Amino acid sequence: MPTLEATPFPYEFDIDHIALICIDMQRDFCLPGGFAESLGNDLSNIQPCIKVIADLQAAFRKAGLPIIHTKECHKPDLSDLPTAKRNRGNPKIKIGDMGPMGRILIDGEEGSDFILDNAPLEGELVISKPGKDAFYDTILHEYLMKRNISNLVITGVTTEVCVQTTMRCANDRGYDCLLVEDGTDSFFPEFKEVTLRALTAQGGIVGWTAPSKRVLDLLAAL
Ligand code: TIU
Repeated sequence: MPTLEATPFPYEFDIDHIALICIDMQRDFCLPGGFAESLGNDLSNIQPCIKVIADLQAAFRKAGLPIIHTKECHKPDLSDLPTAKRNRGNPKIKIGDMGPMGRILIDGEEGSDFILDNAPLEGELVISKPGKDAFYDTILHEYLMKRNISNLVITGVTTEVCVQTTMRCANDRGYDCLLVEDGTDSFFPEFKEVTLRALTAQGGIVGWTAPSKRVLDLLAAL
């Protein structure tokens, strides 16, 4: 069984039961004029993980392993957008309002689509999710169970919001999760650091973390 050196201890998995999850690598989070910038965030903090995720995607594709992409977005009629979410943060423009890349965080609009560097290929599952948890109101759990996937290599933005929430919810559903340390970023570097520590403390209370190089080296050696 492949074993990867990780924090807080080695991560074991069966190659037939592992998938890469790329969380919310969307223009609305990564590019100027999108949702994240409207909340007042410094976009430069989340740029480093983009190349790392592209490398991991290439390696998973080469190994013939599944990749799942999530995007945080809402229906055009906003029926899946609770007021508690729309009114958060007192942004300049709210979810559903018109921005430079179309309506903010609305499915089908340019802004909610993936950045080119991390875009899905034909045949890879895309999950449109209304919440921070990729399992909430989606088919993700059903899809993974059908394919006997038990191990998730998690990447994406932002570390302490959708990434952490999804990892915790995956763990509650029985998945063994490895968060790629340089494959995730936050608008707040200090939140990223604390989140990685919190997820792996107490004997890996939520899961494991490891740098992308260890995952790439292991996949290259298969
Ligand atoms: N604002 C922020 O840090 N994140 C989000 O709103 N969504 C995700 O993390 N994808």
